[in-house]
Formats: sequence, C-alpha cells, structure tokens
Amino acid sequence: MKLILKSTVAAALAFLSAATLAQQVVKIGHVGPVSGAIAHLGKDNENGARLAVEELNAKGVKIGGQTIKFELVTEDDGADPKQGTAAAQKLVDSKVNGVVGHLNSGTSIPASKIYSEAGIPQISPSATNPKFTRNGYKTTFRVVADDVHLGGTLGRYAVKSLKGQSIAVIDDRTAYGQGVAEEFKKAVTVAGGKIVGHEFTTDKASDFMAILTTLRAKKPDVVFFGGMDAVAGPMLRQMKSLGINAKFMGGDGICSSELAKLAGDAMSDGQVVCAEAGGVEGTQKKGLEDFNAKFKKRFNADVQVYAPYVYDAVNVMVDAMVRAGSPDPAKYLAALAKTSNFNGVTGTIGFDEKGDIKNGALTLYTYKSGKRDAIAVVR
Ligand code: ABU
Repeated sequence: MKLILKSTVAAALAFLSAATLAQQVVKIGHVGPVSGAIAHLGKDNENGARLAVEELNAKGVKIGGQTIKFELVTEDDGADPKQGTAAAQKLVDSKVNGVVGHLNSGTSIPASKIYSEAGIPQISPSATNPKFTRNGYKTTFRVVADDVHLGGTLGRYAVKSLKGQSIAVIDDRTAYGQGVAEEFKKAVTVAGGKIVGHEFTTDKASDFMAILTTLRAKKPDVVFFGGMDAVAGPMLRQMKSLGINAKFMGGDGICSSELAKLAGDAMSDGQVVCAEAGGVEGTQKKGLEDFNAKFKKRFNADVQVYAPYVYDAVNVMVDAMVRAGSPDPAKYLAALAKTSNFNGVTGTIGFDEKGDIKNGALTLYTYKSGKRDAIAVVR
C-alpha cells in the first residue's frame, strides 16, 4: 500500500516538474519614472503593466502550443533622458521580449534608437511628442494620440469654447512641454486668439513668481502650461497668490488625479481644462470603468492617467505574440505592426505605418470638487 502511494506521489511530482519545464518565460519590460517628482505617474503606469501580467498568468496564455509564464521586468528612468537610455540598455541586456514605456517623450525618443538596434518592439503608453514615431524605426509604437492632436484641440478649445482672447503660455522646455505648447500656440493663432506672452521654466522648478508676474502684466484670460502635474500644482498655487484669475490649461501631463492634491485649494471648480490623449465613448465606456474599479481594488489607488493604456499596451503586445505563434521579437514584430482592431479597455487599437494609433481620441477634462470630470471625447 505504502509502495503504491509512494509511486503515485513520485509520478505526480514528475508530471508537475515536466509541466513547469514546459512553461516558457516571456519577459515584458516596463520602464518609467518611479522616482522623482512624477513618481506617482510612473508607479501608475507600472501598476497598469503589473495588472496585465498578473491577469495573463492567471488566464494561462499559450503561444505556439506552449504555456507561457510572463515576467514583468521593471526599470526606473527618473524621467531623465540619460537615465532613460541606460534603463533601455539594461532591458535589452535582460533579453526582454518587448518593452512598454517610456512614460515621457524626452526618454522615449532617445531610447527608441536602442530598442530599434536590438530589434525589440517598444510601445509607449503616454509619450505624445510626434517625433517619437517619426524616426523610421520599425520597432516603435504608441497607443495614444500625439501633441499635434492634443495641442491643436486645446488651442481651438481655448479660443472657441473658453472664449480666450489674451492667452499666455509657459513651457518646461522638455520634448513634451515645448512640443505641446508650440502646437497649442499655432491652433490659438489660427482660431483667432492672441498669444500675449510665452515664458519658460523647467520640469524641476518650484518657484514661478518671476514669470507669473511678467505674465500678470499682460492680463491673460487663459494660461496654458506645457509640462507635468508636479510643476502645474505649485504653479496654480502661485497664480492664486498673485491674484491671477485666468483659466489654466494643459495637456495630458497635467491631467492626473494627483493634480487636485498638488494644487490644493488654489484650483477652483472648472478653472482647469486639460486633455488625456485617448478616450472612449458609448458602449466602450464600461470596459474602462471596469478597469478603473479593478485597478482600485488591486492597488488601493485611483488611476492617475495612463495605467489603462499601459495595460492595453501589454495585452496588444501579447496578442501579437499569440497571432505570430512566437514571443521572439523578430517573429512577432510584423504581427504587432499589423494590429488593426484590438479591443482594449481604452478603445479599439490599430497602428498606422508609423506605429501611431489610428483614429486616436482625446478626452477633455476639468476638475470639480477635486475630481477629474470629463467634458467631451474628441476625435
Ligand atoms: N504626454 C505627456 C507625458 C509624457 C510625455 O509625452 O512626455
């Protein structure tokens, strides 16, 4: 009896270890700033990737007949271009099968060269500078609209809907901040608005009194900021202390849940208008709402901006591996480029010949009682 039991246990163990051996590990790289002033945005993105990987492992995905164990390999780029290229090289050296990131345009653009040379597909969930997909790299993709769309829509909105006539601009001189501010200015001018001043800061600054005082003299009714929420929050506080009662606008970089906390009581209801570089309407809204609830349950935190786009980017990448029957970058890259109708939580995802999302949407938001409140989805 004892002998039968022993051999049954041994057989079961042999079966289990064979099953484990048959499992192939596929490494998904994620990289963003999980330290520094916008670490809250980097962690939001990283958790979007974590949730996707956890679900894929729970589902038991098969690629080319083999059960896959997905492993999330994370790097911190500190939102810094130099640290970004070092992080990209680390991911390449770790032999990741694909990369989701970086968060910032200033890191995504230089890193794209490294991934291209290594033949590793990269999907940014949030870098919006148009240059990101315009270097001719076959490995570069993004699942959000770009700054031409963002800045252009916000510029028209400033003039046509907010009725702004004297519009001031500040940018943080990053690839993103500078790019989105220039697109905003072009659209304001075409729509008949007047740019009364353009001042500059950095993504690390915290004192804006001098540039705000210069702009106050120009009596702007709208101030547009090209930069991130960590700078926009204190800027709103200093605008209030200087008595500047203008509307405050910005792109996706300021359009986070955190902005309300960073600005405190300096942000009045409806004062801020910003845009996320994606959006869902109609029946697709439920998928995003369900994701937001699932994310909150798993991480005990609200989505900041781009966690759902990261989640979709991981799933789009894995979908391409499944269609190609291989997680080998050289084999699934063509399938990834052909993605045309992926049904994600952020909407339908398909790529154009540059690797940009086709028919990308934007969602305009304001803030009421410290919460983001959607105004409209625009295509
Ligand atoms: N798109 C806003 C934040 C990321 C970036 O493009 O730099």
